Amino acid sequence: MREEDLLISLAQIVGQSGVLSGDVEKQPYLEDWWGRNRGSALGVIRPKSTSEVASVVALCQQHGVAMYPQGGNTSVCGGAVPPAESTGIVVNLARMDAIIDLNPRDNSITVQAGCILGRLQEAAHSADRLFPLGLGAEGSCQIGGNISTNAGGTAVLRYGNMRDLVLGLEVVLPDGRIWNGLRTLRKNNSGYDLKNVFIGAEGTLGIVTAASLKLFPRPPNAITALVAIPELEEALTIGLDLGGIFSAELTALELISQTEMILVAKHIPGTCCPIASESNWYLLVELASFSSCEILADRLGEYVGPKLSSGIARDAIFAMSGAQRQSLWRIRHSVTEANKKEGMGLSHDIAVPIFEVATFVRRSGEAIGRAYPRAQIVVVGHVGDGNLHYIVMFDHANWDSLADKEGTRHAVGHIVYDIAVELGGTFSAEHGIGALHLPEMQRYKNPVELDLMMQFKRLLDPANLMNPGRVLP
Ligand code: FAD
Ligand code: LAC
Ligand code: ZN
Repeated sequence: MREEDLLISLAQIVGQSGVLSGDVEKQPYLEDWWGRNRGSALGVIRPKSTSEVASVVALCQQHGVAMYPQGGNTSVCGGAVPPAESTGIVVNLARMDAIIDLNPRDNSITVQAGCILGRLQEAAHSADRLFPLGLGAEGSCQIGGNISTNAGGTAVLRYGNMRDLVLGLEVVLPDGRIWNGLRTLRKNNSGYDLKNVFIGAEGTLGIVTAASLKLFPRPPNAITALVAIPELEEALTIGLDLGGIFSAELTALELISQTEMILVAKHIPGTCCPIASESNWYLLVELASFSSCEILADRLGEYVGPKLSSGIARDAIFAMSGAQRQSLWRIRHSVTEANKKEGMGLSHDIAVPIFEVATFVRRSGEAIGRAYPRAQIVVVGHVGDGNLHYIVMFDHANWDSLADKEGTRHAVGHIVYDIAVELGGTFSAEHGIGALHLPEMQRYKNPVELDLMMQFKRLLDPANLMNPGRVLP
């Protein structure tokens, strides 16, 4: 089929307003959040319903056209934009953003895949419920993207990652059939649990069009604390203690290096580290509860007080009001923006067993220091899950002066990932594979696992038209 004819047929399905084919109108959908990956596509198709998605997919399948599902385009591993030179189509879900049903008595919500995460959180809040997934991109990422990347974020240690929050899915399969698995049951052992095949599949096995998700009773009170702790081992011990003392209340345990604090204050207007005393590490702690903030603060104070007087912790602030808490979270959620402004941050989304975090940081720091003495180490992450974003930062001048940028990226990755994997960890904890981590899939993934994944792919998408060139090497 000629390209013009394909665009006409697509417009017959989704309407002319659902087809973007001019260079200028396509551009925002072809470049990723970092500005590091740019692709091309015949068109960006914006369906309004599941049946439109199914017809688009069937048409593309019939004519051998590659499809690139796209949500909010906040992927940090080049997963959401097509490759350069592609003549496929982007299937963008933004116009499918309805909240289909919210049932507080069932603690469930059913939404179309294009619903923005922040909007879903607000809808749950208005019904006095909590949807716990939270991350820096929540104002623009979509539920379909969160499901397809099995997103993590800052509340995993209490509520699990996206996989743990999904009750049912609706998916358009690569052959154009619709699988309606939308249900809100908590128990259903009637055969294979198919939804889990699509969660974290990064759009390679089908297009998620709707989802039923868990809601939770919303703890009305929360406090957020920032604790400055010079030694990483001590910070980890404090984190572990807090997990025990506040087993029912701890909802976030985030680690921020001093280098990261400095970059946020430097690049994000209106932010500064609220603790004056210098410290190599900071723990951001959130406790949420049905008992009062004062009780939470007293209990936290009882634990932190002795740490301060012994000098293990250098300083601490407790934020009780909404505004104070927001300003602490603003620091945390601005890290990626700040790092982007600073230079070329080679970010490694590793996880290791929690007891190996300090060893990982020490060994990686030594190895990178030897190989790249001018690079700066910046660390931020969900330390309660053993997941760190370990960033090797080259400022602009330093990066521009490097002759072999791709080679440097890979060499740095090998150093960091080899150490994580040796310690029993992973090279991708929560961001996924996208196009960026295909070499790591080859290098680190167990061959049997890789083979099974390829078999799934061949079973569901034998013509390799659904997000080709992502996830599988
Ligand atoms: P996109 O980026 O559009 O797509 C991501 C992948 O999912 C692509 O492979 C795409 O093809 C596929 N996809 C999207 N929608 C569908 C669909 N409906 N059906 C099938 N496939 C689909 N991630 C975390 O896990 N934790 C964090 O804390 C976190 N913080 C972030 C902070 C910032 C500032 C930024 C920019 C990103 C962050 N991310 C984080 C990464 C990213 O936001 C998440 O991976 C998010 O889940 C992606 O959602 P999206 O809608 O933007 O998906
Ligand atoms: C974060 C993203 C980068 O945790 O995953 O800020
Ligand atoms: Zn993260």
